[in-house]
Amino acid sequence: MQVVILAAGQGTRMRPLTESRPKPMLPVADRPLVAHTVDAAVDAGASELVIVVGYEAEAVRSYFGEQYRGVPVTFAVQQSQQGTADAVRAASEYLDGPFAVLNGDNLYDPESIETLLSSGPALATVRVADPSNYGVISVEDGRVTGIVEKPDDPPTDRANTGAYVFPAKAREWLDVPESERGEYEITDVVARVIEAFDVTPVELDRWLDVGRPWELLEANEWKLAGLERRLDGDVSDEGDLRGSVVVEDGATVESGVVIEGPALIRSGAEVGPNAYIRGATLLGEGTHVGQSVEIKNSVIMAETSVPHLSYVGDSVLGRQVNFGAGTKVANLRHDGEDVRVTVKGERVSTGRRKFGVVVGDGVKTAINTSLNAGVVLSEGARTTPGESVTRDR
Ligand code: TTP
Repeated sequence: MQVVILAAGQGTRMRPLTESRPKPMLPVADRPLVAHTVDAAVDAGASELVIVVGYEAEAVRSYFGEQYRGVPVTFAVQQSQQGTADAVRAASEYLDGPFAVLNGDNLYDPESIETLLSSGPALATVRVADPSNYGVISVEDGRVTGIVEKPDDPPTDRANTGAYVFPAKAREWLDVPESERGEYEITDVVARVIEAFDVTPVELDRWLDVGRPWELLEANEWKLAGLERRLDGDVSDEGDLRGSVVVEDGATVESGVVIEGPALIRSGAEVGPNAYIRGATLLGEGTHVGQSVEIKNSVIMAETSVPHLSYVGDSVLGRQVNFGAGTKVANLRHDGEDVRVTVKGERVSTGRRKFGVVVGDGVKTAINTSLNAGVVLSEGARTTPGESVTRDR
């Protein structure tokens, strides 16, 4: 079956991390976010991948190329990001039968994708505690009977996960009217399909929509937890690596380093001497974590340095960031409230008691900078020595 992967979005809620890369290419464990979904589709027997690209398309194109794991890849270009139905419309000229659609910024459990792809017209759902923020699915006698967007009074606890198998006929129904929020939505296509076809609900065991920076941490927590211990790099005998730690070939771990898994140290990374890495932490390619630095439950992207005397907790650091000696991140509020972050101009609760900072590419902090919990630093931002940063910049 042809599988359409939606990867054209601008990822505005993920800024500044998506300032110069598409959200689907953000790192989740050992590969980009979208590759987890594509791999699940390939494992489930996809005959062709039709990847819809738009925003920062080149990064997606060059990662997958014309063939990916032996499966042909076609790129459909969505000129402007006008919604998910519009994205599938961009792909429709390449489709010639029933087809699946998956969101390129969602993590699905791979076994359920296999079930989905072999279920005829189907829609993947997941049970959630508060369905009012989702498309909510009604089911009767083993078939989908309704879909309603973000209802005040949800009829069920089944959320739509953006994973579908459509009959070929659905290609004729992609010209939906504009929605209230000014987009062309795939859920309006689904509403038509369930009137005309028996659509099977496939319940996912696990699912994550990666829209905001702390969800990138959750995605890494999920995928790093599945790592099997492997020490291929240059690891000092005087290091202490506990649990599921992966040190890739070409990475160096010097003496006095303690790493508590799950943790992934990618090729070209240099750790230590005397560093402490714990929680689900990803150190990207070519990163440097040095003397007396503690990193906990964080994503540190490629070529970033935290060279001396720093603490980084529950944070996401972009590429080519440099933390001056003594830079410290606060990741807990003393009033016990969940940490809040500004997303598209609005203060939003992360739902986490512990959350640190979000740091855009190329940021440099001066010595002894202290960064308050929930602070977002945009690409290229600078701090001054001894500065206490309590507001985004
Ligand atoms: P969204 O998460 O709704 O949009 P986004 O990724 O642009 O993020 P944000 O809201 O933060 O700006 O998108 C859901 C999926 O659909 C995601 O995989 C991106 C994809 N998409 C497109 O391919 N084209 C589009 O026009 C839109 C809106 C989304």
